[in-house]
Amino acid sequence: MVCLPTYNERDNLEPMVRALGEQIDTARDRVLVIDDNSPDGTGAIADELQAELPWVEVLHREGKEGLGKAYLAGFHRALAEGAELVLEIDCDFSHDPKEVPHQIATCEAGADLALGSRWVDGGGTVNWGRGRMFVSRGGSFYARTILGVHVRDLTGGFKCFRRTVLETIDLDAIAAKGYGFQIETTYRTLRAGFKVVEIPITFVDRRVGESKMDGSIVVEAMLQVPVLRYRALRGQL
Ligand SMILES: Nc1nc2c(ncn2[C@@H]2O[C@H](COP(=O)(O)OP(=O)(O)OP(=O)(O)O)[C@@H](O)[C@H]2O)c(=O)[nH]1
Ligand SMILES: [Mg+2]
Repeated sequence: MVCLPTYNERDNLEPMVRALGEQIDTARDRVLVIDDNSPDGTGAIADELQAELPWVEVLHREGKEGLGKAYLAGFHRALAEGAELVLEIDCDFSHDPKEVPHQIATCEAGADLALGSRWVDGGGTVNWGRGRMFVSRGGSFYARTILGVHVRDLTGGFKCFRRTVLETIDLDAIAAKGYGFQIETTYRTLRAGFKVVEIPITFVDRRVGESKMDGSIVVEAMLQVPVLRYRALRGQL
């Protein structure tokens, strides 16, 4: 199940869904659009795609609650429907849909979590200014150091989980909405002893639509990292 969260992605949704359709086995795999009642009408486009394409499903949520909550709702739906692998990917073409088969293959070859990574050999970013680069690299370095893990890209959101991972880590205990959600899911996966494999990806800045990123998401993630470490040390993670 490919989970595709959307908030005001009117211009990206249809090309993205069709691009995913080229990459997945549509007889077996599903794309789940998770829309938070986007004011720009993205939800209606999702419904049209669902009516046309048997491998598309839509989860409508009442309002914008952040990426983390949208993913949690998607994960629960995916598990309830029996998905063996659950992917997350952004709807703005920052993550290349052509990399989806590689993620699936990595899990099928034994990884419990395949992680698209900008900060391993062969990975990187395109069109990023210095500020954005600093926040992302600095954020991963900060989290990696405090948490004491080897994963290079802790904030990325292009991932493929094996279902046992999502059944094991306590999803409902995750409160973070932004990048913190990505850090926490990967950290919980590592703490539970699962095998995490980083795959190099090139992250391309969004071409159309508006970013939902803001300073509060960064601050939330920064504050949350020491809390995660503290809870792990106390045996609560
Ligand atoms: N359902 C839902 N989707 C969201 C929400 N916030 C962001 N998204 C989607 O999550 C994906 C990533 O969000 P982006 O705004 O691209 O965030 P980003 O990739 O960190 O930042 P930029 O690409 O630089 O704008 C996109 O597909 C968004 O439409 C939300 O609150 N609810
Ligand atoms: Mg983006």
